Amino acid sequence: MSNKVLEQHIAVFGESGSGKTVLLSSFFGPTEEAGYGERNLFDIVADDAGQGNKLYQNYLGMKNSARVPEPNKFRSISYSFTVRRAKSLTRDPKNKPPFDALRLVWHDYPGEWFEQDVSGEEADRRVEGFRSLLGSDVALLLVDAQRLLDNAGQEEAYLKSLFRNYREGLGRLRDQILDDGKPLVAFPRIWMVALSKSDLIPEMDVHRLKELVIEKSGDDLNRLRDTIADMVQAPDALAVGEDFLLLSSAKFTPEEIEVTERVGVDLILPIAAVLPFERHVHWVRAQQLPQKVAEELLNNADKIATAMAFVAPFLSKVKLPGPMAAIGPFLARALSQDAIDKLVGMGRSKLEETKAEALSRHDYLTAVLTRFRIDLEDAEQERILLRSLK
Ligand SMILES: Nc1nc2c(ncn2[C@@H]2O[C@H](COP(=O)(O)OP(=O)(O)OP(=O)(O)O)[C@@H](O)[C@H]2O)c(=O)[nH]1
Ligand SMILES: [Mg+2]
Repeated sequence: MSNKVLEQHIAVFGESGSGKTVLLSSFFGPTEEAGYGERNLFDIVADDAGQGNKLYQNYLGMKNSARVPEPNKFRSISYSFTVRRAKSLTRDPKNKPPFDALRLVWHDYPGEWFEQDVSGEEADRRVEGFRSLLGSDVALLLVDAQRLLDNAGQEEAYLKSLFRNYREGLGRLRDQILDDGKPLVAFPRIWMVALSKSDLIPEMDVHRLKELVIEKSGDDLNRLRDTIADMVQAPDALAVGEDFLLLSSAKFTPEEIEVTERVGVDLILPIAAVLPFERHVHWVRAQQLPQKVAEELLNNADKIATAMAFVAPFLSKVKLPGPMAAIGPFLARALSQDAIDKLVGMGRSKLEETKAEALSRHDYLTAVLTRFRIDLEDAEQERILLRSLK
């Protein structure tokens, strides 16, 4: 395979104070600690060392001194992380893994962008920042549990204005993002609703979150969906407000910040890296999509399918390379339709089997990708994640 890095982008939207910086710090901080690579099979390196230090410093401040990071207003920043085989693991030189690394690019979108009108240079930066989002497969829309508590009994007041802000902000940028008003092919198509600071509402599981959001602000969510649908080609290949997630970056008490008590933070990588895989393949199968859209959707799915098929033991009876897949000319050139179905539909035991096989071949990144799929299944069982059925 020519391209040895699987690159995935994720965009995180949240109003001021909704927990974006703490989330990033809580995601990255633990990866710097001793033993992380051995436990997880991979190391995570911040591609910009200065950014990495800042995030780690934030994390240490929380962990050791109960100090929260400073608010950073009006800034959109991208953070790039490289995930690769843990240094302590040796590679089998006879075995060429399908990937060398996974790159996660995290786009951090401050809510003020959506709340206020700006002009001049700031407006240009806003458009620039927004353009960088277009390569993301998944966007997280943060709902702040603190704000829900502040509005207990009238949550709709908060939720409606939140989704309206997201919608109006996107709408305002529309003309500047689209070329001649033409809908885009590359645009995030999975817009997940994520409850930040979920530790503040311990009785909330992801099904109750969905109920609350739909009951109190379903119309506003639909309008947001319409706004997004208006910006993309093939708007049926879109899931806005259909996936839900609980997040908590740490447990906060007045005396201390317990950074080991986290919810959902370890799902960010699986959500960015493998959740779009199943969804995109499914959309391409279920819908008549323009070729350009199908190609875009299957871009990374192809790499993941190939990596998994490379090791999946239960695929051995499938002829590889099989008949050219009817799924689209681009997905898995070497895989039969049957093999793709098996890969996408892998249940837990098949995933475990594949992971074990990948490990025995020292194919660590494939093992990690497979484990990510297991993590998503587990999170659904634990009611931390709810995936759209579409
Ligand atoms: N209970 C709880 N509180 C949190 C959590 N994450 C953040 N907070 C609190 O929320 C405050 C704001 O979090 P930040 O991450 O700085 O918010 P932000 O979205 O980056 O805000 P801006 O930089 O202003 O856009 C923190 O100082 C914490 O007090 C969490 O997971 N649980
Ligand atoms: Mg911040």
